[in-house]
Amino acid sequence: MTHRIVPVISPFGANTLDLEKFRRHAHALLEDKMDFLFIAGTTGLGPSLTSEEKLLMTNELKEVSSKLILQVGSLNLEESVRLAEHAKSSRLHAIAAYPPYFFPRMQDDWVVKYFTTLSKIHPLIAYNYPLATGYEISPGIIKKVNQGGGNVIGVKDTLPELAHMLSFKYELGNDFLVYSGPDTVVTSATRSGLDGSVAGSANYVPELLIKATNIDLPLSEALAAQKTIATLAGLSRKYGQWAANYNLVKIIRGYDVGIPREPIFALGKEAEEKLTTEARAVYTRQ
Ligand code: FW2
Repeated sequence: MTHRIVPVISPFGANTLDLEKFRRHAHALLEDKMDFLFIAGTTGLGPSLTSEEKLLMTNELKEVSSKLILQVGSLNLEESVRLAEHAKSSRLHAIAAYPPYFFPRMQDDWVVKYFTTLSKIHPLIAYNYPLATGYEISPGIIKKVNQGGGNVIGVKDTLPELAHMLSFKYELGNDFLVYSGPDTVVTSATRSGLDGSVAGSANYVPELLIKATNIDLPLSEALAAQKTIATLAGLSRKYGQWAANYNLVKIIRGYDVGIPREPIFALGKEAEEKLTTEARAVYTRQ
């Protein structure tokens, strides 16, 4: 079973969360057959959301709570614990957590304690994106957490190397869920026996994520979808992906998901027009 997971965009307008736009986008993605929505990830600007906003977002989607994964990681463990308890009582599918970030030289045993505390509350997917967090989660850390009574059920691994993702399977066993993070390797990840992907590009091309990760399709068709995803994700990066993702939803899917929260600054008019022309030359939704 391949899981297609969307780290869903958090729509803002004038620095305020727009829950109506969030709700509409979330439901549209589920209608487009995404398996889970990942709230407050990097694409969702998680580190700039308050705990209160994270609660509001999950409450807004109460009727699909079993489809939600809430990223609860923060630099305040007490707040993360509260969010994990909320996830448990709201019966969310799982929680996720990035490690404590920003502080250089985090001690491994602190990280083990952090993940043990959170995963004892609700099943947890470890969020490994060292470029963003400054800390690399190893299979050994997760082993220690689970040996200490924690319940880390999987990892979302955003490192370019497939070998790194596979090392979690090799060391933690086949039942341990490994989701690829980079938009550029979703086809190879599923064809290597991983469990699916958490792909920012699924906000704007969920239909391509399905194709690219469909192991029943001829490889050439899956790779064609992968290539388009990679090209669009590349365009997004060129214009500043944490902001350009919002534009790409509008350009490709045709509805408004608001703007990011500053200091992620919305694209100016000129950049928006250029991105529109370039994206349309690559892909138009049928
Ligand atoms: C997130 C993700 C997805 C990222 C990747 C960004 O939280 O946004 O790993 O798609 O390019 O997990």
